[in-house]
Formats: sequence, structure tokens, C-alpha cells
Amino acid sequence: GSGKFFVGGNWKCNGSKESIGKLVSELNNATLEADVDVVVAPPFVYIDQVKNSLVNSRIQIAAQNCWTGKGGAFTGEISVEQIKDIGAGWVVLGHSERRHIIGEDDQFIGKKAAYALSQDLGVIACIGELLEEREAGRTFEVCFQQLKAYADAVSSWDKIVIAYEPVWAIGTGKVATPEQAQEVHDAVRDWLRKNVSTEVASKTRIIYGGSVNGGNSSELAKQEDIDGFLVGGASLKGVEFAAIVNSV
Ligand code: G2H
Repeated sequence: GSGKFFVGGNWKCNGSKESIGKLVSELNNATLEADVDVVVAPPFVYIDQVKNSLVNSRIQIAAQNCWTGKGGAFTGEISVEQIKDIGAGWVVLGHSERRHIIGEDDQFIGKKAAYALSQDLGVIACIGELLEEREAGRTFEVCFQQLKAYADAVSSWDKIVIAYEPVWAIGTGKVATPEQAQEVHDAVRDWLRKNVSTEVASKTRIIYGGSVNGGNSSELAKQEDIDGFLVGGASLKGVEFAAIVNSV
């Protein structure tokens, strides 16, 4: 693995003031492994609530999206400056739900990543293939194309964590096997070595996402190139999320 283990909880478009209050109190009561970066990504409207009620100051906050540049007349968007102002240090970009449900493309995602990094906001940069792409033997090609879009847009990899999330494993309960995940993580690292630099390849954390839970995380965590997780459904339960953090 590369660097400190990193576990993100992607709450997606879930929760209410009440359920998020309960989740935060579970996180406040949890014991978390010291040597892990822990980040939670609440919906925008609850970031302030989470920030103000988390007593565990080592849990960082991510936004689930951002605008491509400075704020202004962009109705419905949230700027990087606002995300930082509210106390979040990260943003999740390129998630498959935004690619395939909302229709974001590589270029748009690359722009967001470049702007976020230019303002010193960390980026959790997601990539991953659809089931039909895997079945057609195109997994690496698709992941490399998505990686290239980030690489073409950004000038520094210091604050990027790559999240490999095979779309067929997302929210389906069909987790990738440790071998399937490791194979892609290794290929991603190799791509970084050849196309960015040896240093970036060895330092960049590559985390896995897609139906990670308290029962499968430790086997996945043993793989050489799995440096953490991006957890969806299971991050909505504080006790289970803590178990995943502690599965390293
Ligand atoms: C993948 C993951 C978190 P889940 O989207 O980003 O979600 O763990 O629910 O599959």
C-alpha cells in the first residue's frame, strides 16, 4: 500500500437532521484506529450540522460535488470556496452516479478537479467501469481513459486519492473479489508510473468502493494496492463504518 490508510463514508443523498444527528453521535462514540484518514461526505445541506456536532476532530469532511470555478451566477451550484468556508477539506468527484445518472463527462470532472486542487481542496477522484465494459474486456481501457482526464487537467497529485469503484459493485451487494480489485488497483498504479511519475505512482492512495461492508473489508484491505475504501450504504451505520475504518 501507499501511505496512510484512507476510509471515506459517502452518505450520498441520504439522511435527515434527525438521522444524521444519530449517525454523528455513533461516530462520536466510536473508537477509530489512529493511523487512518477518516472522511465523511454528508449532503451539502448537512455539512454544517455534522461539522458542529462531530466531537471527534480527526474525522474530516468532504463535499459530494463542487462547481468548476469561482462562485457567481451559477444557480444551484456550490463553489469550492464555500465548501472550504464551511470547514470541509475534500470533495468527491467523478462518482459513477454523477457520470451515469447526471451525465457528467471526463472533461467536466477534470475541470472541477483542477479548480478544487488549485484552491487546496483534496479530491477523491472516482473511476470505474460498467458491467458491460467489464464483460467486453474493456475494464483497463475505461479506467485509464478516466484517469487520463484527471491527469490532463491537474498539475499536482499531492491531494488526490483515487477511488476505484466498479459500477456493477455499487449498491448492489456484489462486492469485487479482493483479486478483482487488486488487479485494477495494480494496473492503475502502473498507469500512474508510466504516465505521471514513479513518485506519484508510489505515493497516491488508491481506495476501493462498491458494496464494502464490515464483513468484507478486512480481506480487501490485505491486498497490496488497496489503500482504503470509499463506503456508501455501510457508512450510514456508525458502528459498521468504524469497523471498516478499523479493518486495516
Ligand atoms: C460506491 C459506494 C460508495 P456502496 O458508490 O461510494 O457505495 O458502498 O453503497 O456500494
